[in-house]
Amino acid sequence: MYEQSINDPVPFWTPIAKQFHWEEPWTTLHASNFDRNAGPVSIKWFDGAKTNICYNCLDRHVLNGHGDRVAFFWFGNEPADARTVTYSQMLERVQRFANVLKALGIKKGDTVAIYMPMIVDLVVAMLACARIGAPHSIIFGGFSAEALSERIMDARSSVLVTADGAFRGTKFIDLKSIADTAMEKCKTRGFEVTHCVVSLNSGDKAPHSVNMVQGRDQFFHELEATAELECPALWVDAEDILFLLYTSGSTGRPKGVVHTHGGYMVWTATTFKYTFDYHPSDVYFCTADIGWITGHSYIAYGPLLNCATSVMFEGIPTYPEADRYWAIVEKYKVNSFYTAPTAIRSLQRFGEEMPKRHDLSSLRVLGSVGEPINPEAWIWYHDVIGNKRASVVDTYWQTETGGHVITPLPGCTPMKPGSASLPMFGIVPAILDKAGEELSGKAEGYLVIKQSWPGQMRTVFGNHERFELTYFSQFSGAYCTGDGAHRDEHGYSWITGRTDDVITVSGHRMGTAELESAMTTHPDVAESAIVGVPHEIKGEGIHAYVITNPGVETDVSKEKELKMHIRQEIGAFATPDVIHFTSGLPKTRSGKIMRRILRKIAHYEEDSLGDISTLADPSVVQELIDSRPKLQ
Ligand code: 6R9
Repeated sequence: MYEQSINDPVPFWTPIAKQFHWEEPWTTLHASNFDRNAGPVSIKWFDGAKTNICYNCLDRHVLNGHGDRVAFFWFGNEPADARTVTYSQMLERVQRFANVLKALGIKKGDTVAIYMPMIVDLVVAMLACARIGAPHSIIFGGFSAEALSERIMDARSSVLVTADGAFRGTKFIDLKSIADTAMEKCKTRGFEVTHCVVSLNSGDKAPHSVNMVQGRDQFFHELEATAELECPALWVDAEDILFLLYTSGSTGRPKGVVHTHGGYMVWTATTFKYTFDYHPSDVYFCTADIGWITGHSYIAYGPLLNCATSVMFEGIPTYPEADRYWAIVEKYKVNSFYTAPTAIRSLQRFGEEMPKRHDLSSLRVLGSVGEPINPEAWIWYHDVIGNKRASVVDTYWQTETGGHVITPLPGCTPMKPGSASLPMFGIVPAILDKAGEELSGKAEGYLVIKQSWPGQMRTVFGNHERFELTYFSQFSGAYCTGDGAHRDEHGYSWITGRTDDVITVSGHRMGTAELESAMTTHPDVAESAIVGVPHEIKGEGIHAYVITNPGVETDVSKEKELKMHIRQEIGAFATPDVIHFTSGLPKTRSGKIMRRILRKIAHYEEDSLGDISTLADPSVVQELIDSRPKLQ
């Protein structure tokens, strides 16, 4: 299949795509240009076709007689909170909510911001947007008011769908208050969110009642209850925008990655089916949050397009106890389970006793995503969770790729712990050296993809030039992933991590530039440089070098204050592990910070600093080594 997908894409993709409903057929299956010298970069799949992904996720299955199939087993933060929703119930709710959005003035092409916890209303809201051709822009519920407001403004979303709050373990996340602050920030910056729809999730359990602003805020359930039942899916172009999702790069502010109805549909459905070897009646459980791409592609769209039954989980793996995932696997007899290496490592710490409490024999496929998985965690996952029977699929992909691009297929690809193995159908990866020369055989270098695939991002929202510069300028004629990879003698890929200034902390991707600019908005900070450091559980931790303004006391309380500042600017998941006060940073004579040196010092590798003679002031290196905070 792989060979055909590369050599003969039209006969490969045509029967796959025909499993979906296209109101009008495509005129060209695929056309793309990756070469900036030959004109603007453009990517088109199924061009000329009319379809709607929401119709393909819901109506198609209900019309085929699968309306009673369970779409989601929803499980709340409290183990007593469990609900089941079928495909026909989803269809009814989505139609009503699509009518709600229309009544709020949303038309095709208008973006809708969604800031919600892991509840079914979130999926209802996103599919309702898709149904009427309104791109959704989901902002992860862990983002701060500042980050939320920036994303609302960048996409100019006049409607925000949120919830009163959510419990994560015993901690209450006050989503609506954060949303209120974000909407206020938008207003003072000249943009108004005119309608805010609030799902009542925490209700009476919340520490305080939810604040509702008259004329702007309305309850989700009240609007839904009075909305018309029917709302036929709008037929949109295959290349119309389905959603934007903000992601971090090496420079500048996060960018809105754009995916479209047609190609993303075919890609997420196909990769879900093959990577997880999905069969009807299987139960699948992905622990990601829908606020990230993994949740978009592999909790919402991929599974729904396959009429799959999924577990959707609101809580955290350690509440009430550290066996929560395993209890869920046993309760719902989960066949495929998908999580991140950071979660595996943190659960591994609780020992084998936790998984041994439960019958995990239903598990057949175990997925990993978000960062390289270290062989030790891989082996524990395979041996203890998978009882040495289940296949481990280490899926390498990105927000930009829409779905898996390098991954084993269960029962088909021989596994090697720590390797994402071989390319998915239609993916032609290559390893390049710094000069852009393609390396053959066993090699290590920059990972690029040479041909377009259906789920590829199409542009950066509102900034096509940034799209071209970010992904197609370093090496001409290929999509640059920003990751490094090593290819072994069997052609297996081993992802070595980012080659740019992006770090991945607990699977959350962030740009060091973004963290630095957040740090320097603190009035006491003159300059900051941030690097990733290896971290046992989180994969990478954050080491922040900070130069304060003259006269500022650099003590423990200032350290705490700066950590809190980052939480407020971005979110708790971006809190630095180390604040390293210094009076200078290693800069070249032209003023460029030499991050290589900062990394070496943060990694305790000063023995291999390399050449520091080009620094404007080499003495700063010793100061940095001496002032380094003690390892905790
Ligand atoms: C899906 C997702 C993308 C970056 C990517 C890479 C890292 C993801 C990986 C992996 C090694 C894997 N990454 N999966 N590295 N092995 N199986 O995580 O998207 O948040 O956009 O992050 O994550 O560095 O470039 P996103």
